[in-house]
Amino acid sequence: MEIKNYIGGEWVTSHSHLQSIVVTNPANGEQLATIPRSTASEVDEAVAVAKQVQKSWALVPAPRRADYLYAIGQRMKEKKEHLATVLTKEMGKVIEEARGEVQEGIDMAYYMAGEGRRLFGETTPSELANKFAMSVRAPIGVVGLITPWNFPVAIATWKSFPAIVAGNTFIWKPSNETPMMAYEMGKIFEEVGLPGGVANIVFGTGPTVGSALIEHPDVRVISFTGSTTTGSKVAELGGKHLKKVSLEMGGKNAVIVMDDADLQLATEGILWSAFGTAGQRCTACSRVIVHKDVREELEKRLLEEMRKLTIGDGLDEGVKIGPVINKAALEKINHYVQIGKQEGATLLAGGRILSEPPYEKGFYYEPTLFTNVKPDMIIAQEEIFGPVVSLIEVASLDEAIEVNNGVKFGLSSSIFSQNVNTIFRAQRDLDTGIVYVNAGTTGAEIHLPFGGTKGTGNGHRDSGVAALDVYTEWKSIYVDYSGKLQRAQIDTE
Ligand code: UN1
Repeated sequence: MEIKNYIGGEWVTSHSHLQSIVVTNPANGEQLATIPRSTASEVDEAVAVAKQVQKSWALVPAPRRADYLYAIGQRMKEKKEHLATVLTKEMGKVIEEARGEVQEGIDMAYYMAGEGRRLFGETTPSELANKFAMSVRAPIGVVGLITPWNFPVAIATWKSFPAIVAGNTFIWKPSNETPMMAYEMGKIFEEVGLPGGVANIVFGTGPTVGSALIEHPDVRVISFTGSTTTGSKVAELGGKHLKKVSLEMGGKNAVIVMDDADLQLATEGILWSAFGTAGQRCTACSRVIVHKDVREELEKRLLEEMRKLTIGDGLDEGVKIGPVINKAALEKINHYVQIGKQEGATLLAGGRILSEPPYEKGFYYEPTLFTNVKPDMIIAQEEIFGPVVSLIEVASLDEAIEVNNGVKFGLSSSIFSQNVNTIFRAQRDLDTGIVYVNAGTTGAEIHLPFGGTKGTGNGHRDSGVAALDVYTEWKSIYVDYSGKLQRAQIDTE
């Protein structure tokens, strides 16, 4: 299957003569599709169309723009099983998670469609008599979306749907690992009759397509989710061109297990958040901060439950852990595990690339558990983005919070405790954008703001009503109905 760019409502063949990029199934190496290595001039074409169309799109009443989102959500619902299957094939996550991700996109469609009848602004009193003051959310123009492979549908919807309802048009550069999902979304935009040029998709590399988008003078906003390394390059380039840049990057998320926790519940929460999606969520749990009095018992329970996890092709029902995305990821994960051993952590389980049949054609890593990990070890500080979790022992809640906060990221955290005072103190002091109580670190819902503190982002949020701050510009409007010139900020005393 040869995937084309989607520009101005047409599927157009790229005029790049560069060799196309091949997309494979990480479960078995099967070749699935090719995408073009588009050039900067194709970004220019897409931006030109998007800019033109945005003028009329912004004049469509927001509730009517929202009607397209309802239709998109409906179509995604009808095609849910198909979309989930493509997602599993292309990205590797197990089918039940793929269905969940597609549902996340459907939920986002309906939620943002509701914003078509809100998009609330504010009316405020004026300093002067017979003068009316209000602020409204105005569309910004053309926005650039750069999305990752781990949630190719959900994250794309977090960005594109608020952009649409707010009256912007967009150019989307999806990850080269998961372009088929972008193609599927493009088909849906087409099927529901979204006016051509509102949604545009350009495939290609970050250095060419991504940079061209960021540098283009007519692209006013860049929304990026991905690695911290790439994100800081995006910020640098965006800063140079004075762009509004919204960044969502890494995590080093921890589950805290206190001595009064329900240990079985904590075990299940840790397993789900650490090994679900093969640990490839930016919200994944990669540290467990455990009270010394329950460490041994928790280790025992984790090991017992880990034995039950079946690893394999995510399309096979019953499989709980799919492959990781590619060979480079596999090697990176393995590299961190070697570092952990050298640092003196104790490997309790896993720690191996699976290469024997039936795993030899895919990229599979054994769920891995380290204990005796010290908070400053590399494996406890850097994002591994794979099924590797490190246990760190602490003696108190204060120490647990200090360890939790002692990393450069701040996306998600969780605490298992039955003590209401412990819980309320923890939710206040944990320095992350998301805090869970008696649940793992994953599973954020789309109607709440999603994002993190410190190195996870730059203060913006995806999802929830907060996403509208990325895709709208505040416009303050003063209407003077006094019939005379009233001068503000003149002090006559
Ligand atoms: C991500 O890993 O980048 O909260 C997104 C969660 C999912 C989204 C994860 N709803 O785990």
